[in-house]
Amino acid sequence: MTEHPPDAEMMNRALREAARGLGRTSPNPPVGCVLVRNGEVVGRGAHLRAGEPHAEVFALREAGVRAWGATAYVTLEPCSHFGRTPPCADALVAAGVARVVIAALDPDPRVRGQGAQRLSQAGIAVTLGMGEPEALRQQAGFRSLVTRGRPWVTYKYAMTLDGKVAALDPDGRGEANGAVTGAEARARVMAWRNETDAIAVGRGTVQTDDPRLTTRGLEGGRDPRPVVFDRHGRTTPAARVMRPGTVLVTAPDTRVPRHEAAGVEVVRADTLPEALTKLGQLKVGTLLLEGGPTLASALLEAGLVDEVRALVAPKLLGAGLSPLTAPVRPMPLAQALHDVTFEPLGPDLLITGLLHKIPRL
Ligand code: AOF
Ligand code: ZN
Repeated sequence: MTEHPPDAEMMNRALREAARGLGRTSPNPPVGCVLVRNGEVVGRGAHLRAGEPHAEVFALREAGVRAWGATAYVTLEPCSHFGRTPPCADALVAAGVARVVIAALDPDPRVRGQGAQRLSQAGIAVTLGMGEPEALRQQAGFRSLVTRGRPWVTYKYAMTLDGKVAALDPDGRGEANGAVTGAEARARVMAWRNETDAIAVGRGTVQTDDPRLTTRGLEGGRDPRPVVFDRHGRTTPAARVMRPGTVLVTAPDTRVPRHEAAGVEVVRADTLPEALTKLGQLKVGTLLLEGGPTLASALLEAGLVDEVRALVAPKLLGAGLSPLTAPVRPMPLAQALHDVTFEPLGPDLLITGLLHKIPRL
């Protein structure tokens, strides 16, 4: 008898399938499915866009009659509801799948365990939780939208070893701020942009850097939707980021006709929680916060930053801007990250961690 690849390996394949949808499926989750019979992959599928078929459907189509008696590896609980497509749980039952391995339950109130239940009731063996940590990370945006109505917010910054994200500009020529980190870190940031629904910056960053916030140097890459937080609409409509589709977040009474004429969508909100809820309504599931320190500090203090990705360059700068501006607090009140990772990226070091748990149900 031949040895079959273990469940973990097959779930990894399903997770790799799911990754193809990252940044493209909102408000739906990226989901991957692999069908395996006698140790052989007979079908693969991914959910690639809201409104299109679910991952299981593509995998079942590819497998055809070979789905009979197969094991399905799915990164999210197969759905049990009639949405834009019929229930995947029913499709798996009808195809004669013998066993289903699920990474994580679906928090959507229309599903929430009922998909797994349907499979069990049909006599299918169900295994739950294989590869769950990775699946939750892939689905953080969807899970945040479904359970909290706002995006999963990741603060990304690059700083020197002495904790500075930018130099001060002694003579005001605006040439003081070259890149902090190297090519590998830059490539990673582009990969993140490709996988994120939207990318946020404050007014200060637009003014000093005039960033494009596009995904560059990545084959098949797509641009995240830019979101500019600018309460009083003081950024110039001529800024490179002010293009059709960009979101401008302002106070309720701010008038920005020239931005609107440039095709910018204006979101008006009194508070940051309200602003994020409105971004959620625009299907922003994942929001990558790329500066600056004022906006990041305000979101952090409001409890709205969920994850941190810090790129640390082994250089010393001296006077400069810190990734956060406020408030002053004693060390025992420092906010500790959990699920921390360290990864060398060329000459730099990537440190990531979570401030909040990714919502499970
Ligand atoms: C699955 N497999 O690949 C995905 C699922 O609007 P619909 O019909 O596409 O339904 C969206 C909901 O379906 C979404 O909120 C989530 O509960 C589930 N997503 N389920 O079985 C998939 N993408
Ligand atoms: Zn489905």
